[in-house]
Amino acid sequence: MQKKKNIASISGTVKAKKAKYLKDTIVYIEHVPGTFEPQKEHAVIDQKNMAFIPHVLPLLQGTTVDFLNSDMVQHNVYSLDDVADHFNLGTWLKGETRPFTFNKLGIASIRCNVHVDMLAYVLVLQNPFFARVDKEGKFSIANVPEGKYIVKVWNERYKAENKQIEVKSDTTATLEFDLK
Ligand SMILES: [Cu+2]
Repeated sequence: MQKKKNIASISGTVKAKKAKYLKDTIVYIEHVPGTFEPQKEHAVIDQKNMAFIPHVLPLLQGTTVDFLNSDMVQHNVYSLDDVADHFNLGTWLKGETRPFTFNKLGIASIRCNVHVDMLAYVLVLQNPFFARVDKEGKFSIANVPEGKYIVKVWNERYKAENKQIEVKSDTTATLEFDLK
């Protein structure tokens, strides 16, 4: 007998007082049983026009990020957080990249010691079931295995209550979050 394809998903909306607060908001499942292979391709955080791009990068544990400098000036990359092993990758010129593999779960603040205003966040997650909200706060996470989960929201400034959810095969579970 052919195995039925699981098309369960989680979708919904994150709300905030002002739409601009929704920028770079990530919705993710805290824990899904099993282990998940990180992608072979490296993710990239660029340093361009004196900013880290993207400002917020969610990724699966074990993913390598190439830090690229695209500016005519020297940039540095360091973090004071355990999640990033307190790394300092050094300072380098345009066109060069230096890699770092994020093996610890959690959130790492990434900074440049040449330009104190530069800041990025890497969210190191246990599973690949996460999504970035769109301008209206809508999100969708596809192909979620059946199970009971805690779904969380991450935002740079605001917090939303965690939600418990039960995902069943071939259904879409709907969630709403309020950033406060
Ligand atoms: Cu810099």
